[in-house]
Amino acid sequence: MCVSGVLSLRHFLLRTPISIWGHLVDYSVLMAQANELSLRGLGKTSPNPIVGAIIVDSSGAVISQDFHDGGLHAEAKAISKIGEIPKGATLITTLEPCNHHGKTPPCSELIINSGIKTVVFAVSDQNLVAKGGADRLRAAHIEVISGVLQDQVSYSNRFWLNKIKNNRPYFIWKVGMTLDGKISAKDGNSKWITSESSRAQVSKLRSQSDVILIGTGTALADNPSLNTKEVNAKQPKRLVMGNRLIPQESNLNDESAQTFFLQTHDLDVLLDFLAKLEVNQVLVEAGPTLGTFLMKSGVIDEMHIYLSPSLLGSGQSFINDLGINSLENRVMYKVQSAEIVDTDLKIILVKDQ
Ligand code: AOF
Ligand code: ZN
Repeated sequence: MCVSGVLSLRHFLLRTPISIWGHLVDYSVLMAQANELSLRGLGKTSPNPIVGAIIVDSSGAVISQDFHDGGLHAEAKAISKIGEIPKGATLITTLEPCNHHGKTPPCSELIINSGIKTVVFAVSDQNLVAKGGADRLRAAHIEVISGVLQDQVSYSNRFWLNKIKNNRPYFIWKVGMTLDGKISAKDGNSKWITSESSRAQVSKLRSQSDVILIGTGTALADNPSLNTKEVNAKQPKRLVMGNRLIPQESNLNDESAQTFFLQTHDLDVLLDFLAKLEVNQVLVEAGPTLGTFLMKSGVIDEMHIYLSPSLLGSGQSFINDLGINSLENRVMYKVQSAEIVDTDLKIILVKDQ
């Protein structure tokens, strides 16, 4: 079969509504809902993945749904919400149900005992200790459908998936800058280059982050709190890297969130420290010194650029010399999305592997 034939067959299998007891259920729509649900766990589940789970009855009506927030697994929460699972029910979950006794018993076992007839999932569990749930379900004569909206759900879970693959957290560098890449004017003023709506988005991103990383330069220049203003949100941990001392009275020493000071310029020391914190993702809000260092080290997996339609011509650039002399050696990113936010342009860039 030719490549396009394979693609169209895959498209057919993943997109075509499937008949259950004579009713049509489009699993991609339900999976998109489970994916949305899973995103509510962002920033709360490390070292675990984000997971959303929906249970539908034999007519396709949603009878339960929940997401993982660091406690019970999503499937277990969704199952425990309904007393008795009706005959012919289907579980739609973003991640393959686990197969291990960890903090909780295996979800595969729970699903088998619940009487659920069909399990639909998007992404296979890559975690060596937990994988194998699909095989166990099939062995128990449960119908298992995998790969539904796999790309979309993998993107949502890219922090956890990348951590398993690369053995380090996923780094997002967020920068607000002018059209000519400046983050502050010649007089040192950096407040406020981007719009209030852009800053509100960053506040939300902080609430979905595990750790905010800055250098001592930014800590001393801006005295930031790095808090999120989202209501009822968990404050991310704060990590300051570099050798300079930060005054005791600085906002980073307030009680609002845990702060760690890492007196090093060594990437391995940073990665070891992050491994101990067991985080999946790091939001870098650093200036050019630390940002350039991380970029040169090759760990910036994604950038969130808030571009203000303004020019300074002089002032501080967001990045320093990367030691690249030719176009073929430039660091490439791929545009994941571009969106107008109030008066700014927000561009999300992911590493072009
Ligand atoms: C979750 N939430 O909803 C699902 C997970 O440490 P444990 O016992 O909670 O197990 C974590 C592993 O379980 C995790 O890495 C993943 O492989 C699997 N599934 N984990 O935290 C969930 N379904
Ligand atoms: Zn589980």
